[in-house]
Amino acid sequence: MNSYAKAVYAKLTAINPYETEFHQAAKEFLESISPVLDKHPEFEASALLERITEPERVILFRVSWVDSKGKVNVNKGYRVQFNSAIGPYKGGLRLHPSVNLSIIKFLGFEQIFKNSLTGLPIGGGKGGSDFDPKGKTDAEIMSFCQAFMSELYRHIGQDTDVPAGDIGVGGREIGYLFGYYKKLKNEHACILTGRGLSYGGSLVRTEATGYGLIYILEEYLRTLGKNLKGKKVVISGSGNVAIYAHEKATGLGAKVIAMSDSDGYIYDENGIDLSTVKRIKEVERKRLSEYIKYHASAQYSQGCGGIWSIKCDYALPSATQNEINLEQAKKLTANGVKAVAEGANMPCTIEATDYFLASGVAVLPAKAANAGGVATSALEMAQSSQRIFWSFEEVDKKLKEIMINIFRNVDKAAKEYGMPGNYVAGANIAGFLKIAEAMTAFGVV
Ligand code: NDP
Ligand code: 2IT
Repeated sequence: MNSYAKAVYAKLTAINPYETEFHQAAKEFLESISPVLDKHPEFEASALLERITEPERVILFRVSWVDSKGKVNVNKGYRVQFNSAIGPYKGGLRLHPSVNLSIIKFLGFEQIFKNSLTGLPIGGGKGGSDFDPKGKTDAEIMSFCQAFMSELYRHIGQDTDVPAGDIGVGGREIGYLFGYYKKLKNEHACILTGRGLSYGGSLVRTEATGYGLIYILEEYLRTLGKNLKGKKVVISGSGNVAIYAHEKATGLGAKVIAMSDSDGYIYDENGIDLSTVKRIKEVERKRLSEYIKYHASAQYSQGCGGIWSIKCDYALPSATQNEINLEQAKKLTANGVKAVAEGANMPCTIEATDYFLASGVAVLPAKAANAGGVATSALEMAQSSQRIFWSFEEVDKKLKEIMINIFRNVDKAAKEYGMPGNYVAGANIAGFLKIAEAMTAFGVV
């Protein structure tokens, strides 16, 4: 690591103790951009890295809501407005009991560079709560979302900060959040993306992250003269990203042989039937273990980590952070995996990523590979501004072009800085350069 980057990392870990996920995201980034820092000593003089690793604003708030038994509950609410150099803060809201400041900061930090890679004018942010949506009634979800928005509305705006979905936040939650914002502010503006089609949403936003993940994998394979036909794919998770990655991969001739949720995984050598998964997860909101009731040839195993012991050509971790550790990376590699495309944010530990790269397994990193979701959010913002909406085909075509461009820029940056094929470094470098240029233009702010 470059000596300036090293000093920044040492300080960052000292002044932000216990934020292990944020440390991990910062470490990977600082390692990657070290060759750029060697070339640009002026970044140290303007304390660019100290500024880029410190959020512009962190909002922490109490969320009090009443459940269906009349009990008062209190959760923590977060919005980290990390960097607005190239556009309004943009990034999802996560509702999961594991949410804490470290997780929201790592997500917000990575979002800066991901959003930069899309080529669209969006800054980086992330938010959420330690609220657990599992087992809650619709009325409880609504009560929580309204309480959450009763504070968040002061801090967001179509030119300030535009949240969206992430783990635990889909169309239902966005509807409750948007409806309450509109009531409080008397304003129908694009202050959230992932909205329903009847009130300002964009076609393809639901599918965008999963489709985009496959578009970038397809583009990578195309450069090798290969494609997905007949290939075996393992996708972790069974939420928004995983479901639409399955849909697109299957459409291109791949066979998705395993999927998971946080309790366990399903495996079927004949392929996982997506309509059953959609019904269980999107409509019934049940556990994936239900799947084997409908498909006799499928097996269910408890524990989600076991999915990485299945032999496959391509692994698409699309559930959560650090879901592939070194042991699992070794297993996948020994079983002949050819590429890992990250649907989730930071799904591989640093040791796992390093092992893949050292073993010649391509890694399409989250900042590039799952950028299709936020890119389509930016297309939703563009359509809202002009008050005209595009067809499914138009949005899908733009999404595909964006993913192809991301791959080309990441590939080019990796080559330019002497690390051909290292898309992790390429994504960090290409994403960073644009932010650095904008921040430098502003002077010290
Ligand atoms: P969903 O809530 O729709 O689905 C999440 C899936 O991951 C579920 O199957 C869930 O299982 C599983 N999961 C969640 N937490 C854990 C955990 N701690 N351990 C094991 N499994 C877990 O979320 P998304 O599909 O939207 O998000 C998945 C990933 O993709 C996240 O990393 C998110 O940050 C990232 N992402 C999402 C984008 C989007 O547009 N939605 C865009 C870019 C990235 P269970 O049901 O049991 O909780
Ligand atoms: O991690 C992500 O990029 C998202 N959850 C989507 C963010 C967005 O604003 O669409």
